[in-house]
Amino acid sequence: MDALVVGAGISGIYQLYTLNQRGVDVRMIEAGTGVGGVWFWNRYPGARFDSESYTYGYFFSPELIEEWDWSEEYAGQPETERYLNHVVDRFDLRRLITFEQRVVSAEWDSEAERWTVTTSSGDVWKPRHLVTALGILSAPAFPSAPGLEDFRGEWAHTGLWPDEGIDFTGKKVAVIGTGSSGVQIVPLVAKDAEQLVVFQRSPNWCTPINNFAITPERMADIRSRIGEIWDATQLSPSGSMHRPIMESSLEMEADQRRSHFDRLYDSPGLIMALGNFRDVALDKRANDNVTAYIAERIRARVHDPELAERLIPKDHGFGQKRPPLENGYYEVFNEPHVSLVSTGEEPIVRFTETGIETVHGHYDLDAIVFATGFEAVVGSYNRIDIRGRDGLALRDHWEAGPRTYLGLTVAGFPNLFLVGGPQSVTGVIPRATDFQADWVAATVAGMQERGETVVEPTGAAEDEWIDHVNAGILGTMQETAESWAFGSNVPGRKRAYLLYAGGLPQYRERVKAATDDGYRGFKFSS
Ligand code: NA7
Repeated sequence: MDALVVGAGISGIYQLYTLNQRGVDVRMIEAGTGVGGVWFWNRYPGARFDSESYTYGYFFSPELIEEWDWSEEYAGQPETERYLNHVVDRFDLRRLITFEQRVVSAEWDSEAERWTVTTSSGDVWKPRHLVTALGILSAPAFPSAPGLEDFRGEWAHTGLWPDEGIDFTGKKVAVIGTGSSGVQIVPLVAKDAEQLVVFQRSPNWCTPINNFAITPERMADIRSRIGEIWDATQLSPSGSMHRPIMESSLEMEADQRRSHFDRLYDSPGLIMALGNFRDVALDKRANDNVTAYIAERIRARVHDPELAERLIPKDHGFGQKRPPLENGYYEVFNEPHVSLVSTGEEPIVRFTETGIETVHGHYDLDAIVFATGFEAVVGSYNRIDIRGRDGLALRDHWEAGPRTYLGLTVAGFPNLFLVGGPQSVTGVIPRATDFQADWVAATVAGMQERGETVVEPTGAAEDEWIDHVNAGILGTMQETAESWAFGSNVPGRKRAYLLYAGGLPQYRERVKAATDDGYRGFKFSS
């Protein structure tokens, strides 16, 4: 085959479609038993979009837009999984996918000018081009405390949720982690459990999702404006419908600023983060105004003032970490059967047969939910033994942080394409990766037309891209934060920015400029 796509998530599926459309002989392999990627594995209760459903879904097919009705502004995981299955069947892609193929190694064979890809089942694939669509949040991370193998109750990571689910009814449950996943699952566990203990390492600046059902009239209206919606996503730095407010919030009267914050807090979705004043991301004083506002809203929702303070972040400003969206999260802590353990004051010592032991005592548990996040962006690459020219290991090449050219290719790794990899994505992931998938398909198809067999970026082009990526984060509030975007949640990982802070319009412009300039920074050979 000409190309092998790894990963049947939202980015990989579109990559498969677009390569196939261009007449490239392409196959896909996927570790899971079904398609969906993040929306296949994260089937925990409460998992849902934080982006407007119709801005996250595909735009490439007018027929698809015509026939698919989203039921909610922020669709839940089951609906998104159904959608992605529908797309795969609608465009007859399933025949190109082999499931239960987890890649363990991929080695460049310079003689054959092909990759040798080996999977855990022992299958070997030999594509000319290897396209990785591994997902930025797909390598689950667990606490380092020992003893989990001793625990006799049920446990699961939100990112590896069992198909059969977990029934929390009448059980004593712990949820560890209070990022987006923890904040989504906690209210639903609280509903069923007899007791719930939430283990919080650091609180987050959560704001309400304000989700609502999409009526047939609204869906018709969305369809009629789909061109406009697409244009908005293309102009937005985050690929969403939201754009920052460019006027200075600091020069505004306090009550005028406050009414802006009231509007943002009570509006649906991530608008507090993506549609806030631009200076909130750049100036600590502007950021402090937002955090003071959200803290006040949290205090109004949590009855116990001491508990409210523990739920208010003190270590980071708004947007320095990805802010979760919640639905009744804070109110849960008013219920008598729910308690909060701050692991900073009360670290987990070990898991035991019957629960969790902390420095202060033991929590008897029937079930533990790990909402402890992921080895973001590079984690899914580091779990595969990827070797380029002369046996160079990608892990070694990326030892001090990821190295890519345009976030799409890596020097020393011919014919390896990254879709949704490091140094290229931000915001609404499919809006970043559909452009990348089109670029990969055009590049591979173009090579075939010209009879070229190998493409690779130069080391100098890679250096330049890394400088550009790092310059984009300088001087922003995010720069100083310890978050998964820098790999800070993984012990021992060297701090390096993993995403792209320059905004998607600039990203696309840069890739287009290099491509139009005769694929500047690339070497092609036949
Ligand atoms: P996140 O956002 O990385 O959240 C993981 C959470 O787990 C976060 O609160 C962590 O605290 C916490 N954590 C991690 N390890 C531990 C240990 N050992 N003990 C206690 N708590 C721990 O992952 P999510 O799955 O929630 O969300 C991922 C993305 O999905 C999110 O950004 C959105 O883009 C959608 P920390 O803050 O690191 O101190």
